[in-house]
Amino acid sequence: MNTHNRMYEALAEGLEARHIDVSGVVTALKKQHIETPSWGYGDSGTRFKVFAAPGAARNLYEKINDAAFIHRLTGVASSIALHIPWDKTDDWDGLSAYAGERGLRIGAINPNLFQSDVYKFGSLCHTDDAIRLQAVEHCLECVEIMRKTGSRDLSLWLADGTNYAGQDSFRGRKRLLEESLSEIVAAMPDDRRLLIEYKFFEPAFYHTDLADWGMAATLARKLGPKAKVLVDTGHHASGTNIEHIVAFLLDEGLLGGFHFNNRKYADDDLIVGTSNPFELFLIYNELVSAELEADPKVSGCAQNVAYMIDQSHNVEPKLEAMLQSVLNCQSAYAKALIVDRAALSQRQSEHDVLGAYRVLTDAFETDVRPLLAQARVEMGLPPDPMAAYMDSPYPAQVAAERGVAQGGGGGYPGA
Ligand code: RM4
Ligand code: MN
Ligand code: MN
Repeated sequence: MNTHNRMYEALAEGLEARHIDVSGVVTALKKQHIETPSWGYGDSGTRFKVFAAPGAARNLYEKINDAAFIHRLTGVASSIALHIPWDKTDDWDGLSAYAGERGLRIGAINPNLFQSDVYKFGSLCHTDDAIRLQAVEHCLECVEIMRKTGSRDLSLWLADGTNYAGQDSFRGRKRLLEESLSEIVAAMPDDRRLLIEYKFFEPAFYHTDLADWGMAATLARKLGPKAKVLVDTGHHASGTNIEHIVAFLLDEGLLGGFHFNNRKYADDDLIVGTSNPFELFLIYNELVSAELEADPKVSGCAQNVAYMIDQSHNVEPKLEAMLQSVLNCQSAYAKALIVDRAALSQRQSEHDVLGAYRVLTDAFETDVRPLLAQARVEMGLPPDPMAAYMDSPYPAQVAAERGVAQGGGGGYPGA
């Protein structure tokens, strides 16, 4: 028996004593899915400076190669989200085939409603009919791209908002938004989804038109079953209880997906689970618990959640950062899977406040690496993807091939 086997056997024995179905946990780990974003592989920066990274992907095909590399190491990152027009091509069939040959499929399509000059005062909420129409048409173009690439989700984040009190009418803009979104949803086939992503600040700082989960949920309800809410973990005020929002949306059958990242101060887009691993575990805990729920509205909703990363790695090596992100999601999910749920409800019904808390921390403090290694070995993958990354020639190869981009700017031209 090798070291990995010994560690796995020892952990399995301990977990079985805690009434955990260990082979069921390993099966669930093999089915986990995390989507990586095309924009996480290219150069990016803060509004102050873009530091060009050696080997950063320069085009869509290189982004797909990089996403395929992360998938080869982890086995759970089989799709890549695209951002339009950043990732636009005139050969969608060729692109889907290129991805398919590398074991990848095209995931969510993200429209871009924040980088055209005409959107200065809004896009889907703009009071000028022609500009609103341009924004709707861009989303319809994205729906068409979904058809061509076989993508299920249109993942829409709206940058619209105002900077000063009185600048525009909240209710007027809300009605325009409802109108625009209904047109988009009407154009989507029944098996496609609109994911509505909320954010309470930035680039507008007085109000944003989709500020929080309640607004997104209200609109999703009005728009019908194709529309769901997307929770970006970086889009909440400090101290917000995100796992509670997740549970609430799951219970309403309204949670559609995640944009995972780590925030400390603003929309930091740092590596998910780095400074807040307990929060990430608690989010996954709600998802696992909903998956087990008898009510099919709740379990069905949990089973269809799209797990996506939305991050920009500005100073850390891009591939290593993306790999670390996937590993952190795997670890949080594994810990959520080993929560003793019977014990948890028992403690809750007894109002055993700290006993219930300790059921969670028993799982959270468990070293789940042997479980993950077991799942990976059963999938024919390296048991330690980070060690495999360190041994792989790929990062050095792409750095040599692609070099370092020249002249990365920032948001202050000419500075
Ligand atoms: C936004 C939001 C969107 C992402 C853009 C780049 O803050 O998170 O999902 O597409 O950033
Ligand atoms: Mn996002
Ligand atoms: Mn964001």
